[in-house]
Amino acid sequence: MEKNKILVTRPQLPPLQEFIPLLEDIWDSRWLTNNGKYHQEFEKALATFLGVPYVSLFSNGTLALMAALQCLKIKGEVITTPYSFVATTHSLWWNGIKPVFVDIEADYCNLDIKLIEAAITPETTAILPVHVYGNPCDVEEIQNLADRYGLRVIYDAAHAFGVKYKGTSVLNYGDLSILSFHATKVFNTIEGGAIICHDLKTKKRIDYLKNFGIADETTVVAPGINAKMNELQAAYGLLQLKYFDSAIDGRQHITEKYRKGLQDIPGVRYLENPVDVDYNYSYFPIFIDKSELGSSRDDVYEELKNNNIYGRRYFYPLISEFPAYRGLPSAKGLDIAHEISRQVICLPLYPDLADEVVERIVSIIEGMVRVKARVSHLKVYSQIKRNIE
Ligand code: T4K
Repeated sequence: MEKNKILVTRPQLPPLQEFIPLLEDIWDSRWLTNNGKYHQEFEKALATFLGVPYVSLFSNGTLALMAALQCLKIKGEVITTPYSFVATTHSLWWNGIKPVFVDIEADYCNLDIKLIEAAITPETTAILPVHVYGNPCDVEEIQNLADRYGLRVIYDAAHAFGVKYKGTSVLNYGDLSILSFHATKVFNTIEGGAIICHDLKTKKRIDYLKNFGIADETTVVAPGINAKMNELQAAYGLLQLKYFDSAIDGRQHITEKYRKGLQDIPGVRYLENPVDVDYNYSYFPIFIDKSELGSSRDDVYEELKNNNIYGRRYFYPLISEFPAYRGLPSAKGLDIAHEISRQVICLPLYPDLADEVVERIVSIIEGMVRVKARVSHLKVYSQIKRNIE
């Protein structure tokens, strides 16, 4: 990777000198995986840190999603969003469940609560919403609806590590929530994930499911899979917890700098922190309105790339546009999701991103306005010329 490239994210690592003694301990013990001591310690520490009752660690967020659906024996149809990373819908497909896409709202890009009810059929068993960019869904209304129709709710909270709503972890809503600790996330264990649940019985079932369904040497209680986190990653995760709060401070600083720089540029929208939420500043998406800015989202994306700045179009295309899903009846329409997906670029955001880079990015985007201004000046000039002639 070229040194001067600025990527959308840059993983945060714990200090190597703090990790080495833990590695030495693991080397000495020869206990590498299967619910070892660091795994147990990390699960407990995470539950306390996040303010949730039970955590089950996983080797990644996708397997956690798949196991969550297995745990609740979800079948039939599940209502979900097209505006997410493909893993959300893939987890349904791998469980033989039919995804039913519902459009999003434009303010925070989450499932539009007003549209969910109309998508419920006798086959619907659950809702799988995503807290996109870490902004909480309308958790109270979703629960009301789920209660009314007897549906389960599993949150894809891959972006929502550390997010609180009305003073409590957003992971406490729904039947289950899943987290991703992938290298690109606000909190990483290189690869990794977790399921958050509310009672010990469910945790036990999840823990069986992630270890082949093995209860003891001669007993297999369920057709489980292998989705365990190993000791090296659990030890690394324990260290990462110490640095999470300062990482969020760094992210908040960058976010505020972007907001200040972009606030007066016409045709550039960004998201403010939602009300009643302690936010984790996981992504910084901007939405380009070409008719205002004079340049399209892709013009901006390419111009940033010309300057060695690699934003990402999370989430474009929509999941519902991929071959596996585009034939579904619910893949039609989804107008807001299409519009947002055509407008979005996530700008680089990580705790140690230099102020000077943020300023450069803002001024590149500002420069795109001038393109529009130049075009309209040219139009006026040609008009005047025509009038004179
Ligand atoms: N649900 C949601 C809502 C999700 O967003 C995700 C994952 C999941 C479920 C599934 O969770 P996991 O099974 O992954 O735990 C990345 C991540 O791979 C993926 O975890 C994440 N969402 C998704 C939004 O982003 P890509 O295909 O964009 O990754 P990639 O390799 O292009 O990297 C993105 C940027 O990060 C690049 O600019 C390079 C940089 N990078 C990447 C890695 C891996 C680094 O600087 N260092 C690295 O080690 O999917």
